Amino acid sequence: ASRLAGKTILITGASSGIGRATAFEFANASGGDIKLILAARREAALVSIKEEIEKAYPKSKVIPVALDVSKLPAIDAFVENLPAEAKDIDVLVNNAGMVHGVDQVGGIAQSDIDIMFQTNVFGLIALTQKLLPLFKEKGKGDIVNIGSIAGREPYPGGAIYCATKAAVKSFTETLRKELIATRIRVIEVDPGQVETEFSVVRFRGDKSKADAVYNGVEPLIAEDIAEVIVFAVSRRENVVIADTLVFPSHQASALIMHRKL
Ligand code: NDP
Ligand code: 8X3
Repeated sequence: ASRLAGKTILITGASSGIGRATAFEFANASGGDIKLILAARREAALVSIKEEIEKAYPKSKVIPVALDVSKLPAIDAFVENLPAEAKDIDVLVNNAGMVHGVDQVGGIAQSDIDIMFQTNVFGLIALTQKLLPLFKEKGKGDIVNIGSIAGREPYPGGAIYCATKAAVKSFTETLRKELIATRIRVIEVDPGQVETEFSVVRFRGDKSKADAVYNGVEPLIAEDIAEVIVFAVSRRENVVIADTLVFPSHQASALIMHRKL
């Protein structure tokens, strides 16, 4: 049987991109013997993912829940109001995240700073703190945090986004050290360039600017990162894939890309 069999997995930011692909990959890798709690702001998108997964994997159970991780009281309410069948979470995938703009320091709107930190950092920390007592009680569980190449290598125009992902890295490493005496695994997956809605959000809905990011290159697809996440979670209990950096072949750093134009 799959090591994933019977697990309950919570994925934030599951309505799109990497989170959505990760939901499908968990369903696939477990042969459908899985419970998925899918959280994001766009509940309708989660409901259609539920329908698709449950149709393809009749044994699976998908629970879509509206959640805005940038609103801290919403996180408490979300965890407290989970249906009884979804309370026993085994794996938390902290994937919800976003970037706004490419403005440089001095010209960054405070509202952009707030939303990036609230979503990428404060939300991730709050949800982790909220679920950690459960994991400690069980003595095990997996926490998968989605960082970024941007957290390792800051670049001009990315001061805030890069700072949020550096914060994720630092938080993640601390947590792994603090949990050394437990079987709780703390896993970080840092993608390079992945084509999702990420760039559309960065350019505030301007699809042509978002598409230009991928001119002459072949970015990763969301499924590539989903496979890495599910691989890490499905190792033997004693194996911690602590940290991974995943690039498409044309990319070797945040800014070094080979473009065929
Ligand atoms: P998408 O924009 O496609 O997906 C982002 C997801 O996060 C959506 O499901 C969105 O759902 C959710 N989200 C955003 N804000 C919130 C919020 N306040 N509360 C709850 N959910 C939220 O982008 P990706 O799939 O690419 O992004 C996933 C993660 O990967 C992010 O953490 C991102 O920083 C990281 N990453 C992405 C890279 C890339 O090149 N694409 C590279 C490196 C890291 P909704 O809008 O419905 O709330
Ligand atoms: C997303 C990758 O380089 O656009 O985290 O910031 S990058």
